[in-house]
Amino acid sequence: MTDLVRIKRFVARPVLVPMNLALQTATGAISRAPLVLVDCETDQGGRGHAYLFSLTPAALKPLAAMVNEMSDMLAGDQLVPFEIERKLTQRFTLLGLAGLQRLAQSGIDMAAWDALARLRKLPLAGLLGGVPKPVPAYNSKGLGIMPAGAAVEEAHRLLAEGFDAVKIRVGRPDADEDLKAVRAVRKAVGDGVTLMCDYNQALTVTEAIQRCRMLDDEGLLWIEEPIRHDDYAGCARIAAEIRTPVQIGENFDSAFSMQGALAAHASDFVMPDVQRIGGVTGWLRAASLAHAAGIQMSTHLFSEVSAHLFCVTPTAHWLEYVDWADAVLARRLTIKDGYALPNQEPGNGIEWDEAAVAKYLVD
Ligand code: SMN
Ligand code: MG
Repeated sequence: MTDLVRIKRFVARPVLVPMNLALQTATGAISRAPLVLVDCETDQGGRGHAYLFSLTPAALKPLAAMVNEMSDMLAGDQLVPFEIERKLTQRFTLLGLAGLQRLAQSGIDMAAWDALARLRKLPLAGLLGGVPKPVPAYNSKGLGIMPAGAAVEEAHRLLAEGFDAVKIRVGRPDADEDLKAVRAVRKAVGDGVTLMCDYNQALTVTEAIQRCRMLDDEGLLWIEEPIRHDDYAGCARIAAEIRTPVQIGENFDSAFSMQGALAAHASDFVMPDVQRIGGVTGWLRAASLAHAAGIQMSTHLFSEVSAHLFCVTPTAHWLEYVDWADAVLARRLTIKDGYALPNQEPGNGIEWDEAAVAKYLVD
């Protein structure tokens, strides 16, 4: 009976793991993944797992510390994600429910849902009232800012892993170089492959209108984050001026932010990030908003948990696949013919390879 399950504690462990492919975006390079592994321990022996991605190694230890502080607040409480959320929201309202606080709370939430799923012997999608099923995925691991020739090679390599969709990072200093890279990749992979591109907030509104127009005839499924993520009015201007759909959302720090973006008609699509939107609990709210607004919703990183969430997302669009946690996972998310296959076994599919965790642990 889950209503009798109590939280013993949450344990956070910072690791810095190697990535198979480094990623150069318009706003920085990532070559190792700083992850905080979160375990939920209960009085019934079951454990839940989740990981967070601190984006910079500088935030690794503070993020782990924040999770551990939250653990002290929750020890002895019932394992009920909505009540955990209520308590943490109340405790942190004065600090602000964003940034590291938000990431830590989302990690607690994901690990709590996973513990519940395992205790009830259901895959996470099943616990949420859905069924694990194949979800369309694009390979987002690489294709950073690089010369056109290298981008073509990397695109082939990423597609050969079982995908028919990839995302190209743009925002090179010279707009023509972006166009060259996008055209070279399109020509090399053919029209049957879905291509997205991502500016990682590199442009001003005026630049974005000019530069997105340059890419408007390249058959891109979306243009992601052309400008500062929270300038919803600016995003709306761009979306109105170009034909390619605008995509934003990885920086929404709650369903409320997403509500603001939807109200401003900031984008054609949305792609919340499960560690910022508020974990599984926050995702469910965002999915309802996207459904009500009639907007297709994609995921951001965290492919394992997100694949389950997609099974209960009415307007599910594209799952972003990255393998950045693979170095510490006992098994990887299965990809087949352009789809990610969420696990059928209890939980969210995350199990640690403890030997690898010991190797990459940051003290
Ligand atoms: C991205 C976000 C965070 C880290 C690396 C790359 C990128 C994406 O914006 O959407 O994949
Ligand atoms: Mg992005």
